[in-house]
Amino acid sequence: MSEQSFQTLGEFIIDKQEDFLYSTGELSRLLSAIRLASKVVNRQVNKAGIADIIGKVGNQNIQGEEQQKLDVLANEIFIEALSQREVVCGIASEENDDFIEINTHSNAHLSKYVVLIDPLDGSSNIDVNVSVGTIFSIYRRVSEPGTPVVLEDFLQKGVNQIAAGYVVYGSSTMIVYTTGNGVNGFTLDPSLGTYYLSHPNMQFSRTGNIYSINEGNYVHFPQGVKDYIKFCQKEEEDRPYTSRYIGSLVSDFHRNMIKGGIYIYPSTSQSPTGKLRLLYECNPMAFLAEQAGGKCTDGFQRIMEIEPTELHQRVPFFCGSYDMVEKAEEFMKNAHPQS
Ligand code: P6P
Repeated sequence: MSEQSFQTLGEFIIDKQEDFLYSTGELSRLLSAIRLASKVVNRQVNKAGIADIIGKVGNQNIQGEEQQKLDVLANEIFIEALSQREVVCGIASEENDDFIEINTHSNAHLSKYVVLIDPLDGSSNIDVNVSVGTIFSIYRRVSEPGTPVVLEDFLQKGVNQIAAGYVVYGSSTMIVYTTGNGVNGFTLDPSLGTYYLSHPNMQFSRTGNIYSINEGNYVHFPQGVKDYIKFCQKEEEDRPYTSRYIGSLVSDFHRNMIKGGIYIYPSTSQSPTGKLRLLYECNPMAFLAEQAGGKCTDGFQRIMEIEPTELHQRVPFFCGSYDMVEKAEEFMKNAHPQS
């Protein structure tokens, strides 16, 4: 079947607009802004190596342009795309200490959405040509439209998300997102600059045999995580586990959703609340996981029920195939009954 017979992301967004009663098209325009930004970032990510090969003077590239870290550049690209379309009233990003109020002199302040984003997660992998990703989370503002956006608009529980998704810049570039009606994946045809529906209704298998965790931190893990890892490694014929850890959350999550598996970034003695950020990493991935039939907790409670207290707060993260997360939780509850 030719690509042209597959539905494009643009067509899909419009088709699904009917899923929202009284939809104004604003969310569609927001998702289209993310689609455009992802194509620009994809181009930058793919030529990063070339920039190194053709050399740069000091911290400038051969064109004399200021050589920017790709995650800073990706951040600017997404903020620009979202701001220009006046579809969001505020943005929070891993790259910015505080949230960004979109120009209140335009109509942006009338928009009802805020976006939280990790513009280029795993960016340290760029230098070694390993895939990286963008993660986004969309909420309705809770403050009055027309007034300046406030911190409370961003400090919302994950259950309030309107949409969430990621872009994975890998062997192919894909957008995977949900608006609460399942998870769908779109693959970019770079020759046309068009995303096509390649993975409709993505689902985690109930269980799997892949566990993703940085075992280099083993000695610092909670006892329950150590016990779960030993359970996975125990020699029994019905448990053929394999360890896969890319060091890029989006890539590990994406593989586990397709093949079945669990990703764990737990608390450690050095990082008592873990490493991953609740608002723009854990909540969006949790929304996707649950929409795909998986499970996502901090080892004890549902990630999307955690009441946020600050913009960049971290939480422990157990996410993937439902039965695998349940099993890991069992070890956590047995080892830490007081939690
Ligand atoms: P570590 C990347 O920095 C990231 O946020 C995730 O994408 C990735 O899974 C994790 O951190 C890797 O962290 O400590 O194992 O290198």
